[in-house]
Amino acid sequence: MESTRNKLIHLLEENKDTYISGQFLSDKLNISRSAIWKHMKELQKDGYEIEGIPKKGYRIVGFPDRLSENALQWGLKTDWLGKTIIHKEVVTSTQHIAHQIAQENTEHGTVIIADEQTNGKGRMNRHWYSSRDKGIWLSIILRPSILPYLAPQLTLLSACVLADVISQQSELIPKIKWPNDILVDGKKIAGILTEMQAEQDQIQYVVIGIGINVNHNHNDLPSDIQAKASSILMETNRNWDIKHFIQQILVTFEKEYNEYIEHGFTHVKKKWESYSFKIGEPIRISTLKSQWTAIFSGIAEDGALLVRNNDGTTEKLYSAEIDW
Ligand code: BT5
Repeated sequence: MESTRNKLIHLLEENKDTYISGQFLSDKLNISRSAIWKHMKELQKDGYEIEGIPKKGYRIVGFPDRLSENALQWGLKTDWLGKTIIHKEVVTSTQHIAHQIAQENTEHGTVIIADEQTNGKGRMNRHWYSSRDKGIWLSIILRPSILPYLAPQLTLLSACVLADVISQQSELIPKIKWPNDILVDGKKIAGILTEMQAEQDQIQYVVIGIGINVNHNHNDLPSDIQAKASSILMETNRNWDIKHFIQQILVTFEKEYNEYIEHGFTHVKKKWESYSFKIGEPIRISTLKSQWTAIFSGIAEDGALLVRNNDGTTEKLYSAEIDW
């Protein structure tokens, strides 16, 4: 059940353009006016900016800088994505929490966000460094009505969303390295991990994990990735508002996802290829079985990597590492 404090924040939020009287709030929340006053003092202590004017009432004029469910929802212009946001200070991995709650019928579009992950996950059990307050570490639970074999398309869609938001907000020129790395000037600043629970022909849920290095300085990155990783701050020499960035990601994600569900993958494929590295050029490919060089010819309709081998044959790859 929603707490009185959260109900109060929502009422203030819904009426942010006007003053609302203590009496109105007291009637709505079924608590005394002095209890309302005490709640307001607590909220102010926590960084909420609330104006209280005698005979007019209360008005919220600002949320704290820290991430919180309410702060993230404040002004979030989405219809369904992030209607439920779960924010935690420290977690092992937001993917882990997403899987736990997705089993319990959590609604499509639920978002889990953490300030820090102690055991962030990359693909194939690799580690994802997620230092406190420096980046965006979030997971989105989706229940798409698509066939399970098409789920990799959602990774490519997510990569396009990150590339769009990073370029719009920071004016950097991001590139996508198949399938899920976002690079700026050849260094990785973001990654995506897509995991799903499905039966043969039906997806139960998909969890899209998004990690972006935002306000890291060089020394905030562990030494083993310093040479190949970067952050938005390092590339732009300025600090970024993480909350605003998250909101932009959610708004853009919802728009792209709606378009994808309605019209299919064509538009995503085109956009992805426009951000992609090295189309038409030689790449080194490693799979569990072998390593070879081939020409990167683009992506297939189901999101697979298409390469042209030396013997002229075209091959479709679903799981591989590429390099050059
Ligand atoms: C990825 O894996 O790029 C997927 C990363 C997904 C992270 C998000 S954060 C929210 C959600 N919760 C999670 O627990 N995970 C998701 P992969 O392509 O396997 O890349 C992993 C490799 O990237 C590592 O082996 C390192 O070499 C490098 N790496 C690790 N942390 C990094 C960081 N913060 N920035 C850049 N590179 C990093």
